Amino acid sequence: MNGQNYTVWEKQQQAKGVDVAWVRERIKAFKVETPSWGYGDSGTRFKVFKQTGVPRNLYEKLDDAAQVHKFTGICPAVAIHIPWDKTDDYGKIIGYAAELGLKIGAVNPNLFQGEEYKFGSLCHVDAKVRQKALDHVLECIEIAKTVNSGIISLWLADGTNYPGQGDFRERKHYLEQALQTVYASLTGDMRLLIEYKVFEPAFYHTDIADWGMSFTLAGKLGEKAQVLVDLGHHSPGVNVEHIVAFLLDEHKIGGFHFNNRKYADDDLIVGTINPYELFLIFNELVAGELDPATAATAAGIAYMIDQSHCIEPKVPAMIRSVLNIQTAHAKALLVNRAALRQARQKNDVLAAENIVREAFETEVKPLLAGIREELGLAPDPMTAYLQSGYEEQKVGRGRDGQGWE
Ligand code: LRH
Ligand code: MN
Ligand code: MN
Repeated sequence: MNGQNYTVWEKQQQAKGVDVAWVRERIKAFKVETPSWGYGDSGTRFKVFKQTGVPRNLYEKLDDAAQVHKFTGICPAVAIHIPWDKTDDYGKIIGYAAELGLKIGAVNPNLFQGEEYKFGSLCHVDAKVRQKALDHVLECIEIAKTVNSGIISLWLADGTNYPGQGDFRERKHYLEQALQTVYASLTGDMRLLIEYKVFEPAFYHTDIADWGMSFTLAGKLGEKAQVLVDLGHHSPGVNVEHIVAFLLDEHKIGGFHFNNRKYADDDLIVGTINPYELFLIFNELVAGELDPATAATAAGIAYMIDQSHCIEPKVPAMIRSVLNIQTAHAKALLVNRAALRQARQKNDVLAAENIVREAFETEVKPLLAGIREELGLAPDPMTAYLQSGYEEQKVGRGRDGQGWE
């Protein structure tokens, strides 16, 4: 679409009642955080396919993340996972990140890889293991303070594989006790985001299995504790956009881990399997932003990617993810909210569905390309990145990657 065609598109949108200037402003304001672990080697239970040139340390992960930010313009923060990203000088890390135009985002404690966590961490039957897990989370809070991060994203692999193996309520009490200590250590406007997951690695029960459990735990702690929605962590068929709207209305949604699922926690590139679901989630978020009752909560949501790219090149995979998110967001901004409200009032089911779907079907590539050009970016970030030579240069690092091993 050339400039003239874009003008026609803009007129069409305006005729539909869309405030294009506002849409452009919202697109420019949107940011999404990328995960340090998305740049390193990862795999399945069966095999880690190692890639040449994967980052060997957090500095190199930041180098890769900076490329994603350079070409997309909307990824200035990088989440870290401890101990994967443990370093002896966090001051140096924030300095290095700043030189690249980045900052450190959410700090993720790792309570699933230590030998001692075989039977759980904060829910373990042994007080010594629980204490060790708690100390690790507290250490992560201190790291977050050092790197000026306001978010602790807490995911527990805790659960059991067989009926009878654990006492559900006792484990819940252990968890609640630990979380009280964690919560009391948060300072200023730090937040604790509690992630849930229906199953895996535990196959019979998971201690925080769904949003209701995260919500209950966060509710008991206070307003600095909120729920983190990872798109891959639900049972098939669950209406995630409804969960998002419900949590938003309760001021209890604090963040997202974007990825896509087909079967379970597949960690595929967000928007590749079910782009309509991603759009419908953004549709609820935009509605929440526009409602004064929920606007502040919506504004505080931390948008984060949580994916592992096992077979695909990692930086392009991350760029694709960011572009898919930006596209879904842009489309959600095009929903004619006034017309939708009217259709709902009249119980005009088909009109309401049509308004929402039409926004999803609208081509937003020229809109996004124009905005990028305005911001001094290449209109097509993926092509620009692939032509930049960074992928080839990266290979020069050799084969000594870090990751899930
Ligand atoms: C668990 C999870 C959690 C972890 C990450 C590596 O499945 O989504 O957020 O921290 O993957
Ligand atoms: Mn996650
Ligand atoms: Mn996951």
